[in-house]
Amino acid sequence: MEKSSILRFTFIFAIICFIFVRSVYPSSKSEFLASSPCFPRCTSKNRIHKFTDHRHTTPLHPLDPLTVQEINKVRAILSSYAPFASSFATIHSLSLDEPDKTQALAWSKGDPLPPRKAFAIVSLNAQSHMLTVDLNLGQVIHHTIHSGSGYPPLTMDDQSAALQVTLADADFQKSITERGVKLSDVTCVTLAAGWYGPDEENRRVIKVQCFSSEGTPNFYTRPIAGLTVTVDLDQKKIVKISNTGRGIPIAKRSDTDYRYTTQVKSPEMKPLKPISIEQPEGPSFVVEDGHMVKWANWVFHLKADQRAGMVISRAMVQDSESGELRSVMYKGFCSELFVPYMDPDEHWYFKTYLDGGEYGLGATSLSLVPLNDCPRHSYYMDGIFVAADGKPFVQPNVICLFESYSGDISWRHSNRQINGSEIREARPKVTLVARMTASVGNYDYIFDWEFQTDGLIRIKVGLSGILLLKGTPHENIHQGFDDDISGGPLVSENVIGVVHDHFITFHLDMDIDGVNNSFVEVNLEKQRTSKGQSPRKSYLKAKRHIAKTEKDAQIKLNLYHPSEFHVINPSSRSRLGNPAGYKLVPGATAASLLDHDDPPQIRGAFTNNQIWTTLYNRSEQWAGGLFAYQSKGDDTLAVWSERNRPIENKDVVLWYTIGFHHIPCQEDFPVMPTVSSSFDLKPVNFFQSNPILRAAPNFQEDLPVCHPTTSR
Ligand SMILES: *[C@@H]1O[C@H](CO)[C@@H](O)[C@H](O)[C@H]1NC(C)=O
Ligand SMILES: *[C@@H]1O[C@H](CO)[C@@H](O)[C@H](O)[C@H]1NC(C)=O
Ligand SMILES: *[C@@H]1O[C@H](CO)[C@@H](O)[C@H](O)[C@H]1NC(C)=O
Ligand SMILES: [Cu+2]
Repeated sequence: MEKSSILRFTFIFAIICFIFVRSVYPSSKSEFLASSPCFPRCTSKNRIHKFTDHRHTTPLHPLDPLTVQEINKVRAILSSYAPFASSFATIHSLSLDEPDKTQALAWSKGDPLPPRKAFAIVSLNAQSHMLTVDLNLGQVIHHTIHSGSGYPPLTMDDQSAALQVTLADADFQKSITERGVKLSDVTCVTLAAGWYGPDEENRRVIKVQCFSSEGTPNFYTRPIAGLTVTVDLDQKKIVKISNTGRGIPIAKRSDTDYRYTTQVKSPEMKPLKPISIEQPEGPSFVVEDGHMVKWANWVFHLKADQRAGMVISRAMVQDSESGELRSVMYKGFCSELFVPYMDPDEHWYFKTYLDGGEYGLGATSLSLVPLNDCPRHSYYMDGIFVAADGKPFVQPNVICLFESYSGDISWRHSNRQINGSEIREARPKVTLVARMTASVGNYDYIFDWEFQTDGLIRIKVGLSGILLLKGTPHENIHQGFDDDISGGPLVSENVIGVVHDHFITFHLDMDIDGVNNSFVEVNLEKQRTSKGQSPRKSYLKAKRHIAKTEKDAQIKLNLYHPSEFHVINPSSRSRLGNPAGYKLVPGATAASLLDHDDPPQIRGAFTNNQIWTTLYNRSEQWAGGLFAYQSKGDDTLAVWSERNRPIENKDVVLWYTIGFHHIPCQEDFPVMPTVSSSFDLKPVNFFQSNPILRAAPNFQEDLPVCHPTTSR
C-alpha cells in the first residue's frame, strides 16, 4: 500500500471507530474502550487489581502481617488476660512477632506456617508492658514490663486527649482570644517533647502548639507564635502553659491554600499535555498471595507496617547464568527518622523528632492518590493497623507498586567498524518501584524501593509537605530582621522557616547468598611512586579491609578518604574466586553536626556515623530504641554497636542514614517542591558478568499506538 492509501484507510477506520464509540458511549466509556475491537491491545488501567476484602484474608507466608481476624483474636486474648482484666489497657503497638530467621528461611511454599505470634506494647498504670501472644495456643506466652527509659509510640487517642484538655482550658482559651483569634478557628498539633532532663522525666508529656485555620486549610502557615502547652498524657492534665508571643501577629492567609480546586490565578506556565507510560500488555510484575512480588529477575515480600511504613523482606534475585534464586537481603525498612530543628528558643528547642518511634511511619500514612502519587498500572496494597483499643483498621492503598520507565538507558554501546559500518546497541531501563508515603504532621516523606534488572536496588527518600514555621513580627528583611537570632530565613510575611535536619536511617539485613556475611571497606589509598619508577608521582590503590568487630564498621563518610562499602559472603565465590557481594553506594547526604552531649543527639546517636554494621539480633530493629518517645538514648544503634561484637563471617545488619540539612527558602512556601536523595545497593562480583547482557531491546512493533482508557 502506498502512503496515501494507508492514510485513507486509517481515516475510514477512524470514522467507523468513532461511530461505534458514539453509539455505545456514554454508558461505560472505560469498559467499552478496553474491549473495543478498534483498540484490541489497549488495557491501560489506573489500578490493576480488585479491592481486597480483609475480613477473610488468611496469612500465607511466615512474614505476612497480622490479619484482621488475627488482630481480633489477639484483642480477645488480651482482654481476658488476668493482669488487664480490671482496668483499661491501651494498645500502643501490635504487630506480627516475626518467626525466628531460621524458621522463616527454612519455610517454603506449601509448608505449614511457623506458629503465628503477635507482639504488643500495652500501657497500664503508666507502665509499658511487652507481651507476646501465641495465636495458635491462644494465650500470652511472654510478658515483661519495660524498665529502661522511654515510652511506646503515641496513639491517636493520646493525641486527641492532649488536644481536648488544651482546648477546654480557660487560661489557654484566654491566651487565644487575647490575640484576636476565635476559638473556632484554632487548630492545634501535638508535638513530641523529646527528652531534656529531670523536669519532664517519669511522666509522659507532649507539647501542644496552635495555628489559625481561619480561611485556609494550610493552618501550618499561620502559627500562633510563642504559645506552648505541655500536657501530661497519662494524667490528661496541663502541666504548663508558656505564653510569650503575645505581640507577634498571625501571618496572612492569602496564597497559602495549595488545593488545585481553590487556585484562582492562572497557571505559572503553559500546561503540559496529559502524560503516562503506555503498557499495552499491562505491567510485567505480579503480586502473589497478597504480598509476594515477582518481577523480571526479582522476588520479594512486601508489606505495610504501622511503625516502619514499608517493609521489604526476603529479596532474592535470579542468577543470570544458572537461573537459581539467590538471597540478597533478608529485611529492609526505614528504622528511624530524626528531625532536629535548630533553634534554642523556648518554643522550639524540643523540636527534635524521632518520627518513626514517636508517631509511626505507617500510622501517619494516608491513601495514595492514583495517577499523581503513583502512575497508571499501579498495584495498591492496604495496611492493616491497630487502634489504641486493639481493634484492627484498614488503611487503604498505602503502598503502590509500579513499573517505571523514565526514558533512561540501562546499557548501550555504539561503535564504528573499520569498514565503515556501525554497531548501535542500547537497552531501555525499566525498573520496579515500591512506594509508600508518610505524612508526619506537616511533613511528607516519600519512600521508594526501586529494583533494577541489573541487580541494583535504589532506596530513595523524597521530602515534601509544609514547613514548620515560626511566627515573627517581621514582614521583610529590611526592618531589622536578624538571621542570627531568628532561627532561619524569612519565607513569607511574618513567618520564618527554621533551619533543621532530616536523618532517615535504614535497617538493611543483608544476606548475600546466606546469612554469614562480612563487611569490607575497600579504601582508596594514595601511593607515591619511587624515584625513577614511572613518570607518574602518585596514584590510587584499592585496599580491602575486612571489619572484625562492630567498631571497625562505624563509618563517617569523607571525600578525602574514599572507600567502597561491601557486604560479601566469603564462602560464595565467582568463577574467578571473587567473593559475591553487594556494595552500599551513598548518594548526596549530610551528617549531624550537633554535639554528642546534646540531648537530642544522645537520642539520635544512631546518626553519629553514616554507616554501621552490627551483629544480627532480632531485638535490635529500631535505631532510636524500641521505646523512643522521651527516651534517653539508652537503646540506640550507637549503644548496641559499642558492644563491639565480632562481625566477620556472621549474620550482620547494615545500617545507612540519608541526611539532609534544610535551610528553607521562599520556594518552600506554602508547600515544598519535593527534594530527594537516595543510596544504592549494587552487586559487586555477585554475577559472573553483566546480568542484562541478553536483555531484549524495544522493537517498534511491540509498541502499538495505544488509546488508553480510564478505569479504577
Ligand atoms: C563490515 O564488517 C561487519 C563485521 O564486522 C559486517 O557485518 C558488515 O557486513 C561489513 N560491512 C560492509 C559494508 O562490508
Ligand atoms: C554461619 O556461621 C556460624 C558460625 O559463626 C555457623 O554455626 C553456621 O552454621 C553458619 N551458617 C550457615 C548457613 O552457613
Ligand atoms: C540482643 O539485643 C538485646 C537488646 O539490645 C540485648 O539485650 C541482648 O543482649 C542482645 N543479645 C546479644 C547476643 O547481643
Ligand atoms: Cu526539611
